Amino acid sequence: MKAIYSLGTALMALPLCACTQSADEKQEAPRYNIVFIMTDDHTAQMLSAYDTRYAQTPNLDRIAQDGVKFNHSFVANSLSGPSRACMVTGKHSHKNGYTDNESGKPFDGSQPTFPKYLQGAGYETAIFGKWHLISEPTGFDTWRIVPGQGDYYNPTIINQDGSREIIDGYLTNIITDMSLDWLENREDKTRPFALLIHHKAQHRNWMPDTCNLALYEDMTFPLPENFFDDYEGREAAKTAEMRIDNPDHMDIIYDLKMLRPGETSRLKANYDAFIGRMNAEQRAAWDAFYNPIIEEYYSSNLQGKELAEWRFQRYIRDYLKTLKSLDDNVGRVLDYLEEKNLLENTLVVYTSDQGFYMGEHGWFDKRFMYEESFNTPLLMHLPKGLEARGEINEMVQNIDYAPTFLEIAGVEIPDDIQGKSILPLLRGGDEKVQWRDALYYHFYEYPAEHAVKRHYGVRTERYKLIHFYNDIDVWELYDLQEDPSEMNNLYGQPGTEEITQQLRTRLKELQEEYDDPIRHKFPIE
Ligand code: SGN
Ligand code: CA
Repeated sequence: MKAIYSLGTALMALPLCACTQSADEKQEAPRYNIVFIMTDDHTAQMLSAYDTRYAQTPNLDRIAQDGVKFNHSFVANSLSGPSRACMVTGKHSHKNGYTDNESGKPFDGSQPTFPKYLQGAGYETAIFGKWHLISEPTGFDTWRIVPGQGDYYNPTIINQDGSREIIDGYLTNIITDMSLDWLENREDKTRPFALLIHHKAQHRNWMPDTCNLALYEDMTFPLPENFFDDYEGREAAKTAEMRIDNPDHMDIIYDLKMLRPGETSRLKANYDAFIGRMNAEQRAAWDAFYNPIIEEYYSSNLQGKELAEWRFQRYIRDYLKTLKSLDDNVGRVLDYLEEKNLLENTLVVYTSDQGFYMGEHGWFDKRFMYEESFNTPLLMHLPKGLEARGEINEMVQNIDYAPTFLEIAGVEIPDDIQGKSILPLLRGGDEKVQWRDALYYHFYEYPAEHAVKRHYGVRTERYKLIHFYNDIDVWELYDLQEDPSEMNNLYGQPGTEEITQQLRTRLKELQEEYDDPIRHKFPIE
């Protein structure tokens, strides 16, 4: 009989599920290792397994080569801390209590999380990199994290004993070094492990490593078709503050690095703090690269659309240069796992805390339930025994990772976990898996930076219904098949009554199922 583990290492002799395996087969069921790589603000448009217009990410693409690529992978709340809280708990924000980054209320680390359940099942657990939940990590045998958002250059690292140290170098390399070091030096290598490698990259302000500064300068990237969006019919989009062409939103110094003597801007102090961390050698390489661009920028006096396009190109290039380090470092992890023959019994998961706008609707940043930021990349290398390959089109969400990891570890999935284990989709075979038909989303951080109004909504395979609330009361309806860029808000248009009512009913059901208290404030008929 397959062992089931619950929190506190209690071993129960109950069957996990009514499956068709024999008792002997169950006993042999492997307890796969888990390597869970997560990045920050890395969007599918910038990952060549999904989209080849901008990026080449051969190492990230490798993950899906012996595994799967999810085409419809989403988050529950498109913001870092909340997304991480959903991911470790398997629950929506209103249940795990961490609804936004800015209110300053720490994540309640005493609640059950997948690392704790895995520990209880005998796994050795570790996290390195960005945690971003204010309270210290719980459920990990080993952790080393960056404070808050972390720094790209010569970063401060918080050690498990509370001490802080500055480590020389570039953060994406350092997080990988710490992770590989842990893998190499684990004392008891017979224990299964769960390793979380959580990068700061690709977070704003996209500071590349000095060795990658010169890349992509001879390339010009295509503007998304809706770059010059006028937001007609979409009130909340109109007031959002995340336009690439607006210097109050995307900062000429902090974001675009155009610092010359005497020049100032709203976020110059942040930039000063970041480049102030560099050593003389790093700073010299940085200045040698950016100075000629700075000079050209100020002397060319670009205006209007030309200036907007220039800002877009600089944004994309810096993002790609930063991504190069990430892809290389993911390659290092895969090489290590391969070299140590760990790939056969390790599930490697790659995702981001949310997607991001790369000029769609004229934007950077995330937060909205529109596709680019609601979506998040999800690639998996599958260990022996999980035979699915290629593309998976079922709609999955970041609350699904926790139950998936639990099922893999032979832990019974507690009833209060709201996500669904993805494992049935990974097993392969011809049998059609019964899956969900709709996803629920809720974003809370407003008023706040980027001014994206609070909203919740439902997405089905074809449609999306969103309600923006708080200081606004606006509904939006999109037909994703006819209008994948979500430019045409159909809400209230003749002929949409029936689909609107169906979606409202589904939204109401989801709010009841997930027990979101917002439904008492805005009851849906
Ligand atoms: C910072 C950034 C924002 C970003 C949030 C949340 N500003 O506040 O642009 O939206 O983080 O990002 S910055 O001036 O500090 O760069 S998240 O991914 O951590 O949720
Ligand atoms: Ca993020």
